Amino acid sequence: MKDPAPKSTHLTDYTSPAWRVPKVSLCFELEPEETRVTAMLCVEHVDGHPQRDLVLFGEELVLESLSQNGEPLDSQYYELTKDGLVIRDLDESCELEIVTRIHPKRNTALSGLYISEGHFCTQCEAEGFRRITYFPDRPDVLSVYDVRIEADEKRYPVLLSNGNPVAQGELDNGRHFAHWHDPFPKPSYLFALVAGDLACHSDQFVTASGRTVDLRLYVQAHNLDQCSFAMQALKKSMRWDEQAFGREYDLDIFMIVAVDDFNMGAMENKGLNIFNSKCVLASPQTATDDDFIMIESIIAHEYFHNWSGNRVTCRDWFQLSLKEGLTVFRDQEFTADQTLPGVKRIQDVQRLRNLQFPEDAGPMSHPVRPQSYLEINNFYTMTIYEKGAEVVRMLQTLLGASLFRRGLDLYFDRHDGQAVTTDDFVKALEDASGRDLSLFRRWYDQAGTPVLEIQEGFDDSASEYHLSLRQHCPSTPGQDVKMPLHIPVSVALFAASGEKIPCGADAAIETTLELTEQQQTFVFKDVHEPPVLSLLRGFSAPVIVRDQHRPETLAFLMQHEDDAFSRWEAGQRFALNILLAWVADCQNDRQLLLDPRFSQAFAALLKDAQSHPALVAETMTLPSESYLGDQLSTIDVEAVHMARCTLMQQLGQQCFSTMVEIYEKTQGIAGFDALALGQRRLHNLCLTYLCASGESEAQDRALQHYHHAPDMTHTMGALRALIAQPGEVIHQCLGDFEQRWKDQPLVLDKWFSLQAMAPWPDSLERVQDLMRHPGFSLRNPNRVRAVLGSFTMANPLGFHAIDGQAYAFMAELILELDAINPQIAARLAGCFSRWRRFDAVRQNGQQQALQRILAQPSVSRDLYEIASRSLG
Ligand code: 0A1
Ligand code: ZN
Repeated sequence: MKDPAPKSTHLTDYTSPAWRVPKVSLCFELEPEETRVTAMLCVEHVDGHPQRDLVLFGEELVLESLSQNGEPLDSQYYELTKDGLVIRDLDESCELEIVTRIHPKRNTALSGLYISEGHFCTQCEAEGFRRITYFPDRPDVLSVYDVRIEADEKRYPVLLSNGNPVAQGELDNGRHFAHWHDPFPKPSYLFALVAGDLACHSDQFVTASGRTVDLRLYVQAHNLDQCSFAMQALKKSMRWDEQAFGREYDLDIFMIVAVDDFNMGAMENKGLNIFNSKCVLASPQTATDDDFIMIESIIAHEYFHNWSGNRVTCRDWFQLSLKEGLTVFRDQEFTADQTLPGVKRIQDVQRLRNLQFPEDAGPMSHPVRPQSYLEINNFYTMTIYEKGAEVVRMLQTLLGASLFRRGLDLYFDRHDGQAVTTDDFVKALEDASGRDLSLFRRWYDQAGTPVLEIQEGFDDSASEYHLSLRQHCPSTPGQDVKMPLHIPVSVALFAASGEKIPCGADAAIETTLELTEQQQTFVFKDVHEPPVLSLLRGFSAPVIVRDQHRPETLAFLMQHEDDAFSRWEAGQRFALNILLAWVADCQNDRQLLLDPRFSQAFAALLKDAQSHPALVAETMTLPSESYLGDQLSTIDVEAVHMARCTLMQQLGQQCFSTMVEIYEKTQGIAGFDALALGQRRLHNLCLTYLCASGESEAQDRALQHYHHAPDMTHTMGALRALIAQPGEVIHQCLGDFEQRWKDQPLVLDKWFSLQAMAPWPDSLERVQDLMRHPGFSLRNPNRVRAVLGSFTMANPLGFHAIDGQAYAFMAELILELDAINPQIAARLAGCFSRWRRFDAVRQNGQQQALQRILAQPSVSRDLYEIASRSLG
């Protein structure tokens, strides 16, 4: 290890900062090879704080000079340590000048100041600012920033930082400068700087109170034609946050910059969001409908952080979900409002179940507020983001929309300009609503997905229906004992007629039960027939429901349920039962016979294709292979794949003519409203089923579909439908696609990813070929995700091939990547975290891969943490 004894950071060790830094002035003399950073820090010792030393973090910095109030500091007053600089005996309040040199061009970790396609940019969350200058780089130190940037004018005509522009001008030697001032105190992780030769797409927004804000989107000149969608999304987000949450923008200018090399999706730096170009650039020719929706939601997410994250920030990194869970919840609500709320909810639940549930059931499981970490960058997880959003959503369900909103208003009001905790958040909701949420707080501390078991009883003579709910949570690493949680369970009762039976206060037809103990029985009066239970409507809590799921009940709910999620859920559960039975049949060489009740329900579903295309498309989408695998005691990748493909094939065959009809009716749909989006999704999905049927006519259709595709949504629809079977047709299309798009990296990523995911026999060799493609580079995170992320996460048959070659290959590759970019290497290494779920041979192969990684003497802290925790 580079760091001999990596030490964990613990929440319980938190101490408040000993020094404040109310003001910072930075001057950057930008050069790719060597940039000089002059930092002037106004520091003030916190009265009465026992610690006198000023601790500044620093990484990969060369210290040039250090002075206090203009006087060079004698070396006896400071010490350079392995994590930074400790200064002793400073005046209670003084000005510190620190001059450092950094090397942006060599920064391949993409944290701190680095270069992407010739442009300077920064990424400071979580701890990147310490790679720029020595600083108390922790989120509870808030400062007002003044930034001066000097650079060569020709190469870097655009110079940006946070806040408002205050001055700019010429310097000698072809250089120029810009000066920015951000009046809002912020933590260092929200600092940003950009310098480059960038083109600008601009617009304006008038806020609710009538202030005009300049909006600017900076991209490389050849991408200017792919900006208008993101700009519209930004304006929508700004308006929506005013209307839905009463949050108005606060600076005179809001900027977004697109960069090609970026570790994550985007970053909410104050007034200067930096985006992975994948999450901004889009035109119908280059982006699919799903890309557009993703872009709109990320633009919204980063913008919403201006309040939930920036104006009110986190006290320490254990509170990360304070800003992320809340902001994901807000962006989910935004997208729901722009599209169909029911469909959006289904998609969010799918994401949670496919990605967060397995995380919570494995060695990486951690609470929404973790207790400790080695490397904070490893904690930007599905649990912090998605489960964190579910926790916020449950609070809304428990309080009701209007008290919840009042609570949020109080939270923003009370904590504006502060760095706070998730407890402060819950407290604001308690104070505004008068509700006691002490039990609910356990959701923040307890890891693992709770399981609900149900028991029903009907008392004919008393006309009572009894529902017993029992909760338990499996133990997770470091947490053997689990406490009961406060779980909102939304329910409705159906009569055999399909009508709903009143079940709540004032004869409401839906009610939210509050489960607070391990077991509770709820009694419903005036129920005159044994009802059909609709449980966890809208997925009111992130739990697993264990139920009998009888086929009759599922078919009934598929027909009568009026809650979009629950209706979809009934179909999924039905399909899941069949698939699980088929997995067992595959393992025992039995024939796979389809239950006619399912075919009937599926055929009935297709009748709604006209009226509810998006919902029907979601319901037609079978549970993913990974979700299916999660339901088994030992994951059997081959049987799972076989069962799922066979079900697609049989449904495609049985419903062939109906699907052709729907396919034809949904041809040539234009527009971007919810209906059009749903119709295009259905159109592509029908094509996939038709191809899965194995009929040769379908392949011809797909080829036509590819060649006449008016946009990328259709193009990808054809490729996805064809990819399941290798053959002449798909190769022809892939060749054509490559020729057409080889100069557009973001589009070529789709080509990389599709092939890396293809369940073909020679997957590993194909991945190795893709890596030799001139468009591939290990240095670019998007390329790595497109090829290696897709292969390891979405090609179970290839990655888990029984010969174990892919495991060994990935271990070496992850180590190679670790030397370039530890964050990306660590993420990729997550592919081995589920090794215990496989058979002995695969367990062994993955364990060896993890051991190989840990045996590397120079392994980074990021990768070490993931590999060692995975191994357990
Ligand atoms: N805060 C950003 C995500 C982000 C997190 C870490 C990064 O670098 C390690 C970069 C971006 C968001 O939630 O959008
Ligand atoms: Zn975020």
